[in-house]
Amino acid sequence: MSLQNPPVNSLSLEFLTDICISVEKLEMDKTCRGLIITSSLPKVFSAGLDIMEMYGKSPERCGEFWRAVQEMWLKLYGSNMVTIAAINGSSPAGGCLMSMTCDYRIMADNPRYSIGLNETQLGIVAPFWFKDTMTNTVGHRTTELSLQLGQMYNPAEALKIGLVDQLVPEDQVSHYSHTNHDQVTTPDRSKSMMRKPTIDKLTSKREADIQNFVSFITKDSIQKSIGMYLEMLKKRKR
Ligand code: CO8
Repeated sequence: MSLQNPPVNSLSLEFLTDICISVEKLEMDKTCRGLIITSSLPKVFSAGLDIMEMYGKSPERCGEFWRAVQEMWLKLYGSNMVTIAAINGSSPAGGCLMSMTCDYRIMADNPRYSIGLNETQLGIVAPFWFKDTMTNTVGHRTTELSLQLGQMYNPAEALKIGLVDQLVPEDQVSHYSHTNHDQVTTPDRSKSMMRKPTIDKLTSKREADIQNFVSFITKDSIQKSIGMYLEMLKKRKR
């Protein structure tokens, strides 16, 4: 599955819906042995959630958006397929989350790329299931530090903390993803055993999590923080 939502593969409501439909189709296709997620855009795997979906939107729309974010995570983290993230560019926040839902992460060894949960830098707090997914990937202490600082990691740092499993030359990300994928044919039951408690936690608190998101994101102070972050993104370009 090659992500293509220019300019930066940000996860809008529409794009998330497309991703969920694609994953669902693959999941039902008996001939499909697994899934490699990559980006067809240069330099960026995914810029994470579309910030414009969280800025100046009605509570109803925010709720709809958040349900789609949850759905993407539930589908990918609970997938019966073998999943590999072929991270061929930067992958902040929701992009990092998406890659962490996969069984294995291969990243392009380019020091200009970075990956991590940087929500704190936007003045927002990563939800509990973002935190849980990271804890399951890199452990409690690293997650604690990482979330408090909104830390982004270059590929070498990401490999060191176990946020990615393998670094490869940029032009060989696809090759290595397919090679690794061929070594595993179907996920054994240990995958669902390891992930079920984390998935059940969100499933049982799904509606409350949507309400929390909507009341948090629509607060004036949070809208102000997001507005300032957007300004900073634009200024950085000039
Ligand atoms: N959403 C919307 N637009 C974006 C996003 C985004 N996530 N990221 C970048 N853009 C826009 C930029 O503003 C720019 O727009 P324009 O052309 O109109 O000025 C355009 O995309 C291109 O961006 P760049 O020029 O910055 O592209 P680069 O190739 O130089 O850099 C990066 C790509 C590294 C991805 C860079 O754009 C970047 O760092 N973006 C910000 C990523 C980010 O901070 N994402 C966090 C999103 S929040 C999230 O995923 C989880 C939120 C959880 C909420 C919980 C609440 C309770």
